[in-house]
Amino acid sequence: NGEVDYSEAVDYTIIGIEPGAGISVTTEAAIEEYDSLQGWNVELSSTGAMMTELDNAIRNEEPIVITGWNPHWMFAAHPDMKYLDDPLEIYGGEESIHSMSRRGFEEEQPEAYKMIEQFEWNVEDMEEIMYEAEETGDDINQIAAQWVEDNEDRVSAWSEGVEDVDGVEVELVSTPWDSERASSGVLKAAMEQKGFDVSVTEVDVAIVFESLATGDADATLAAWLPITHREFYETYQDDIVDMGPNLVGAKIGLVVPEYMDIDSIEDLNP
Ligand code: PBE
Repeated sequence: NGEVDYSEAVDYTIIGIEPGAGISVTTEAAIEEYDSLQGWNVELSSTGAMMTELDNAIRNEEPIVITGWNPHWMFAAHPDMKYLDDPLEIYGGEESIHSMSRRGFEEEQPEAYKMIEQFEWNVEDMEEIMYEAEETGDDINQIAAQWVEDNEDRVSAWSEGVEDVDGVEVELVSTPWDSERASSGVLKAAMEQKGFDVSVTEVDVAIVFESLATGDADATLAAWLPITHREFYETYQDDIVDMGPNLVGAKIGLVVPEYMDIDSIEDLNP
């Protein structure tokens, strides 16, 4: 290892996603910190564009470096991919996805707060919905609502001790990725069974945190910590309530196909 130099073959470029994503910010930090990434850049466009470039590269067995994460269907579509080791721990280890609310929400809407706080599930649950959306092309909100129908035992734990309400409005903010479409869609369906009227607005990560801090939105299920959204969270944490993780075992990092003969970010430009 460390003998094959892929840097020219990939044109010193990491294929990334939306500029507003936490993983895009983290990747800029990796480029600054790793000697092996000196002179590299990250191409920021969209998750869809990245997936298309990945498909093309794998079809032609060409080298490619992407920003990858779990939960996502990218590893189901391409099982022969690996995270590069990250000895400087820029991308951290295990990430958790937290629920957060605006200040005052618990006091003003205790039933809604309680249900959001009790919402938790796992990687397999989330991926089940994400895979089905990817495979069928059906609306992920409908798949999430069906999941709630099919998993009453799980859903009942979230509403334990929560009184039914009559049309109490709850404004969730979320991010434009399927992982968060799945969680928001599931909790929306579950809360509507209890009589809440839930809206979900997709915004940039920065706006998720800003709108909670200003009180423009009630809550989010979409905060990835401790690394992915750290900069955003640190900016606003004094004005936001962290309700704790709703999912543990998430991950972000640089990902390459197995046929690339390297193991570490440090091998990218040996
Ligand atoms: N992601 C998926 C997002 C959060 C959810 C890892 C691409 C990010 O902000 O990077």
